[in-house]
Amino acid sequence: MVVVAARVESLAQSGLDAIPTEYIRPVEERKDMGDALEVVKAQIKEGTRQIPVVDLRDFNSENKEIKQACVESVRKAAEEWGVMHIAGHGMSAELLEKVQKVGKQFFDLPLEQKERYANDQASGNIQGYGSKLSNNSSGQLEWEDYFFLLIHPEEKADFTVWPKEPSDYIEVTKEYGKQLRALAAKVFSILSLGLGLDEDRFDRELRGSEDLALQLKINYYPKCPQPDLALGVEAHTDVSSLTFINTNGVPGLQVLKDDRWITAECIPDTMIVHIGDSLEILSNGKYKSVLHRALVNKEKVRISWAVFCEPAEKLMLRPLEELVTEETPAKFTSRTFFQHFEQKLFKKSLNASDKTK
Ligand SMILES: O=C(O)CCC(=O)C(=O)O
Repeated sequence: MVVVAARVESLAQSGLDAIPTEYIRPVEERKDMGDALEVVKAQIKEGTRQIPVVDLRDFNSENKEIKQACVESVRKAAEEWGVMHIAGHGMSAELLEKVQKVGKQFFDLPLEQKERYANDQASGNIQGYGSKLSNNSSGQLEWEDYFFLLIHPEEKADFTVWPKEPSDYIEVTKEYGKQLRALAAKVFSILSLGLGLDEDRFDRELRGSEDLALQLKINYYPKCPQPDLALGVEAHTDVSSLTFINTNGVPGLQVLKDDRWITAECIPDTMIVHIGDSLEILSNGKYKSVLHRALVNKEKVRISWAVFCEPAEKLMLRPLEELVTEETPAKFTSRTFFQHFEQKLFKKSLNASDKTK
C-alpha cells in the first residue's frame, strides 16, 4: 500500500496561521531556534563566530607552502567544526545555476504533476518526491518536501524516477554528479594529506571495489508561519563520508559547535561541505561528523541541494590502521556501512523507513 504523506507545500499554501501539532518541536529542542532570517541578522550583529571558509584553489599551487597552508586550513576545519564553506571549488557557476534552475522548475510544477514522482517509503522505494511520514515513535514531522535521487555512478541511476520536466533536468543533474565526484576526490586528497596519509588513502578506502554512491536530496522548505516552533530537518549527523550543500541563497542550516547552534551565512560562490559518520570512523574520530539541522522562516522559500557521498553497503568501516596506535586506540568497532546505517536509524528515530538521510 502506498502511504502518501501530506505535502508541506500544500499545507503552507492553505494560509494557516498556526502549524499542526505534529510539526511543533518539543521545548528541549527549541534552543537557538527561530526565524532563520532573523537569527542570521542577530548573529551578524552580535559578531558570532562563523563556520570556517577554506579556499581550495591554493591546493593547486606550485608553491609547497601555499599548498600546505590549504591542507592545514581544511584539516583544522574538519577537526574543529566538521563543516566548512569551500571557495575555489572549481565547479562552474553556470552548471550550479542550471542545477538550481531545474530543481526549482521541478518544485514549481503543480502538485499533481510532482505526485507522479512520489516515492513509496513503506516499500523501500525511497527515490522520488517525498515528505517525512509520521511513522516514527514521536510522530514528529519536518517542515519540508524533498526529491531524492541516486545521481552517481550513472550505471546505478534509475532514470525512470528522474523528472522528465523540465526537459534538461536529467542532463544537468548527470553532469552535476560527475563533477561532484571529482570534487569529492579532491577534498579526500586534502583530508588524507592533513592526517599525514597517502594522498589517495580516503578515496581508495571508501571506493573499495565499488565507487561511492552520490545521493542528491533537494530540500524544499516552504514559508512557515511559526518558524520558532518547527524545523525543516531535525538534528542529525550524516551517515555519508562527505556531504556537499548548495542553497538558493536563503539561510537555514545550523550546525552545533560547543553547545551552541550556529546558523550558516550564505556566502556567494561557496558551497558547504560536511564531514559525515563514515569519514569520522575511518579517521578514528579525528574528523568530526557534524550535528546539524535546518531552520525555516516566514518570508522566503528555501531550497537546498544536499549530495551525500556514501560508500557501498558492504564496505567495512573501521579506523584506518595508520591512525590506530597505542596512544590513539581505535574509537570505533568495525561495521559495514549498511550495519552502521541500520543501527543508527534504529537508535535515532525508530523509523527504519526514513532512509533519506
Ligand atoms: O538544508 C540544509 O541545509 C540541510 C539539509 C540536511 O541536513 C539534510 O537534508 O539532511
